[in-house]
Amino acid sequence: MKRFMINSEMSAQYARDGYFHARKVLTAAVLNVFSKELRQKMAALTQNQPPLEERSTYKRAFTQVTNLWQKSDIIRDFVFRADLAQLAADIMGANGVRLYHDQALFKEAGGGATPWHVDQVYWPMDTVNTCTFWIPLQKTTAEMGTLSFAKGSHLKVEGREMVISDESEAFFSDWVRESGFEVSRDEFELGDISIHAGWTVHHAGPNQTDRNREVMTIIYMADDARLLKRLSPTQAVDRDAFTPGSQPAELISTSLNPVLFSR
Ligand SMILES: O=C(O)CCC(=O)C(=O)O
Repeated sequence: MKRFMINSEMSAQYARDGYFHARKVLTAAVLNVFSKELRQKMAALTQNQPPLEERSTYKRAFTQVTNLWQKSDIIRDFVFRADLAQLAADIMGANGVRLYHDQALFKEAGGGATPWHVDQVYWPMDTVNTCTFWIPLQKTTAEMGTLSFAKGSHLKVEGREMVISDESEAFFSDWVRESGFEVSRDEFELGDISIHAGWTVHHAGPNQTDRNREVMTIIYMADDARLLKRLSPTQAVDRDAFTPGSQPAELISTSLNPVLFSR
């Protein structure tokens, strides 16, 4: 299959909207091998979960496991794919990208909505050149809980201090409506990838079907990203987990953050 190429219209759309729906990037054959491995690892790593009704809003939204690339060669090969990393660099207009981290997000059958939020409130990098590849492992309809974005919200600063919570849901759902943002409502075919910037306001609906909504994500940052000079307590937790040992204002280059593509 030919590599998915980003043209100037696509990167301009990403810069304007804060997200881009890349269609038919990966083949079913690639995804089927990957999802079989991922499903097995997720089953082994997420045993004994409490029933949905006993969980917090956050934990009802999805079961989350991070840096799975460290647990399997098949997953590492997928997360480290140079073609995906180049796509990330191209759409952001960056010279190259490093891995920030990966995470699987499985929204269980009957699982709750993912509250409106921004991702970068958690992240300790000094750049806006960050993006998440949200890679569904099945055709994903609105009933399963697709991602929706407030188009252009990455250019505003309101609510940026709020972590994922009932509070972020209440604030952003009002703000998005009252500010008149257009909200994307895409469904995703197997092979499609949703790409969004770290400050884009987004949410996902509940999973109203009887099967899990399985998604893998890869989070990239520009290869010249530095650690912020001052970190919030939330960002310090992320620093310790995903860029351990990084120093204020210095280039982030730990062994967990390899360069995955460079020009
Ligand atoms: O998959 C979801 O429900 C939420 C994903 C998300 O918020 C993200 O990847 O940034």
